[in-house]
Amino acid sequence: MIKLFQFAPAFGLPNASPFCMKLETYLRMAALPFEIPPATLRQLQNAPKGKMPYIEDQGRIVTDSSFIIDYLKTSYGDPLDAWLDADQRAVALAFQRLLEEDLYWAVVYTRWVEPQGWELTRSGFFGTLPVPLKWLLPPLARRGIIKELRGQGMGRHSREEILTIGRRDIGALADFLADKPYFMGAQPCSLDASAYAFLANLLLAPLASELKLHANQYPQLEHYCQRMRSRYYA
Ligand SMILES: N[C@@H](CCC(=O)N[C@@H](CS)C(=O)NCC(=O)O)C(=O)O
Repeated sequence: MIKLFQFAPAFGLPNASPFCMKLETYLRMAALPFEIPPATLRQLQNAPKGKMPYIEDQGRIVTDSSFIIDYLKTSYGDPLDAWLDADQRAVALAFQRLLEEDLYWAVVYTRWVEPQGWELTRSGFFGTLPVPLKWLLPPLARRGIIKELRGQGMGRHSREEILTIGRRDIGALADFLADKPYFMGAQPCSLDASAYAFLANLLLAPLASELKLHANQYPQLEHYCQRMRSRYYA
């Protein structure tokens, strides 16, 4: 059985880490049997790349949600993406990158840097830790994330510039989804694992960020999240 190591659920979502939720969604979409061991701090310390999620399958550890999905496709077949032609695959990859390499960092900024987001992140991610960890870890983790934001580049922009970037990404996602049931058309594909995880983390987390307010202007995004939730998390 595939073991999925990820953070504990938070914010009323299957996972407040969009990468963890992406992988869990993929496993559900591909109907692969998996189990989730109770989350511990040690799992993150043991993560080979220092990031969640990772899996253990047949004695092998595989890390990074996209490399894990490649591994699962090679080991168990590809029930979701075989119907895509080269053109569709290129578009799906571009949208995946928009979600994971760009919008992600704008959302991280709203969660970890903006005061209202940080209040929620601190209690949602660290609130159940024992004392003194729940006092010591949050400022350390926040400092680390602010450093990552600067290293990646997003953190060098002003707040308004970051929100402009995030709003553009959200607008492009909404325009491309339009009235289709899934991102690439009538049928779901692995891009939907990413899209649902990132959009649910934006729309359904209890943080009224400027980016969420912007996403709320596109009803198709919320309908899409409802469609994915009832199909894969009923
Ligand atoms: N490219 C990785 C990104 C994973 C990632 O960034 N995970 C974050 C949570 S969203 C993490 O584990 N952060 C913990 C840390 O940096 O200490 C993937 O696709 O799995």
